[in-house]
Amino acid sequence: MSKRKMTAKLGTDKPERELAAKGAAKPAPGGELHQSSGGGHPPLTTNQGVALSDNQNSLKAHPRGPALLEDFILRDKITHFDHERIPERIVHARGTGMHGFFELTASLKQYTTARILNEVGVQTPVFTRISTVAGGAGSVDTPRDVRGFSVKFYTQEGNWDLVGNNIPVFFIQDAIKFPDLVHAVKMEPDRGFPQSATAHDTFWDFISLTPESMHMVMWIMSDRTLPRSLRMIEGFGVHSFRLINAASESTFVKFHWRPKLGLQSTIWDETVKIAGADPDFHRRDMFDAITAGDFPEWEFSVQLFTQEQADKFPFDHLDATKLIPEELVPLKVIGRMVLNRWPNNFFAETEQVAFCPSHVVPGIDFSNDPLLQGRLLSYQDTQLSRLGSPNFHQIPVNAPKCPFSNQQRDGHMQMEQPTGRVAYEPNSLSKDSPRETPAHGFRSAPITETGEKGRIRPESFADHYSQARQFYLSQTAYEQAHIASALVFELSKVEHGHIREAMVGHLRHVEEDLAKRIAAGLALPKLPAAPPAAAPVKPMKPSPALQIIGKMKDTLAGRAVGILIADGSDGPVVKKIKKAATDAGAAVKIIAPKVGGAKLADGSMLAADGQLAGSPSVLFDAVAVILSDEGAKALSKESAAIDFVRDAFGHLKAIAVDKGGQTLLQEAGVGSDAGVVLANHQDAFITAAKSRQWDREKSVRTLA
Ligand code: HDE
Repeated sequence: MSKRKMTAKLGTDKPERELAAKGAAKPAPGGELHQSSGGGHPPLTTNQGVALSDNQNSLKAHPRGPALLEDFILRDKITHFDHERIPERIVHARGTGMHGFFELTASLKQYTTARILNEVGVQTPVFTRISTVAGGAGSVDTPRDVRGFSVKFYTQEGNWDLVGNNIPVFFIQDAIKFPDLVHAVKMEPDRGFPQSATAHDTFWDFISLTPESMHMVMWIMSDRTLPRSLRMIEGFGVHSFRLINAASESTFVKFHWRPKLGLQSTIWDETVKIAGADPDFHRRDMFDAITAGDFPEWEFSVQLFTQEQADKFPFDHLDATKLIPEELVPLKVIGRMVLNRWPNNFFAETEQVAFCPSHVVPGIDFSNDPLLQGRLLSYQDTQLSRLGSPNFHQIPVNAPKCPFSNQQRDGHMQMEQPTGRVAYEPNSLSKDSPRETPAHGFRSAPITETGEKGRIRPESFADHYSQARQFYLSQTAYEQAHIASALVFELSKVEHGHIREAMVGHLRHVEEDLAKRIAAGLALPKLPAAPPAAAPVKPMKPSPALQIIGKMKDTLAGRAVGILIADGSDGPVVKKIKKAATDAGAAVKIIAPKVGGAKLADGSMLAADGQLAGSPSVLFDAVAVILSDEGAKALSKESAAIDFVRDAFGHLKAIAVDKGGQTLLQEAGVGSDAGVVLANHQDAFITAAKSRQWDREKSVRTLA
């Protein structure tokens, strides 16, 4: 999109504003404003192309009389409006989509014929949608929830959809349990709440009766479900897939996305407050980054392994509740994805994009993972009811960018106009109808399948706790405390005592100490008995790659710093902090009691980017508080200012203060530690701002 068009979208188009200010909108005798076509403005028409003379008034028998049925203009507009909504996604309804490209950096030619994984340096367009799972389309961006991570690669050999999550494992092993899982997590059917939350009885009831979910439970109770930004999450294809090479040999593969900005999460209390301060926190963050030219980037990696290797794993890789530790099968980096263009229209693209795990290209095939097998049916089906037509592949965001043609015909909203009398294959009547391509067309891996038909869960899926334990033991002490506290928080919202107890029983298999912490946090009178385990818990080596803290990057790039000022603030100090943070890659915002800005000590005005009441410190990664004595005095009576510094401290952020800032901290009862630095020590502030002050946490809250 051109720069001019984008600024117009943002509502900052100058000529537009000037025209309006100059009275281009003319009031009619009834007082309503009318704007006429002309200049750059084309005529406003009906959907049949008829120009409207008046878009402010419906047709009436007389000025104060009843509306007339013949008003086709009113009916055209209202009828279309009445049908504006389509069914939202059953899950993953809330999402943010972006365009970009994928570029291969290392060829997998030895393993696959897929050109997208063979041709180094070729850029393939992508559309990526990142979503929450449980909430409706209008829910907030920051519940504790898994994030969907879907990428549609528009390859030269057709569309490939990699529809994954930001967590490498899943709750269940068999697709037949998915409707139960989703019904359990969604709003309880009799009361219609809670929206977008796992902290309620039906979810934990189902989980406590589904021990295979324990590994996923460890992940969702970790800070992985509280991402700081969608630009700071990992993505996983979750299931094993197959790659097929020119000799029809197949290799198993798991796909991984790693964010260039590193992993980062928020603190639970911060997350809850962000939900109120900015329900669109993640979508806005992505929009701001892309429109500012800070394009988020991910590394694309694969784990490749053979059937023989898989046979030796201490778990079954076809079980989606298991991951393959990187220490067992290392990641091989093969490409990168850059998201560099915001969609022109949210509905047309982000809402109508239709991902299907069954969309693969020649050289990529499915494994027998029973969860994946069920997904191969579900997505196509859900698009039919959501988008209303088997022609959803013709919607621009869904259409392949390579040529495609077949003999499928008609259906709702058919946009194509095939010519000729032939709509079947084989035929002898057409010289140019599409035919098979034996050499390069899609082929399934030639696998021999034997065994007994039946509804049988393999015994190799029976180990429910070993990897849950491995995940927990791989975390830093801070992260373990967050997992424990999240479990206490969630189970404290559960009304039924027997569900709380059942969960603690399961946790005894994961780690006895964890179970004890949760039992203490819930004030259970005694430790409940552990349920029988279907398979013994195996010892597994800790995998530090599963941490978040270990994967945070020592950087301010992509982060935000807020500087709180008021009348009388010291301009040069503000300027220095702003420069240091900007140079370190952060986006800096000036926050003042009034949006017009504040009068600095030298009498000049400094414009604000945000008003204090609407810009709490939860929106920033680090803050500076630069105040005159009078400013500090005035703000010490403002709850928004007190909360600003108290929360920044409570959320373990670095705080830079001058003398006035210190006064405000004292008034707010905020302590001092290595993360609270003097404003003239900019380097120290930047160093502290790159991380969270983990050691501070024990001084501000009791963790389980
Ligand atoms: Fe999905 N899932 N899912 N899912 N899923 C949908 O498809 C389903 C599963 C995932 O941004 C639906 O278009 C079944 C695992 C993402 O548009 C639906 C099962 C993983 C998205 C559906 C699963 C996912 C969806 C709802 C169990 C991670 C959002 C709307 C067998 C690997 C895609 C839609 C987007 C969406 C079914 C389990 C990821 C109903 C039956 C495991 C990222 O078809």
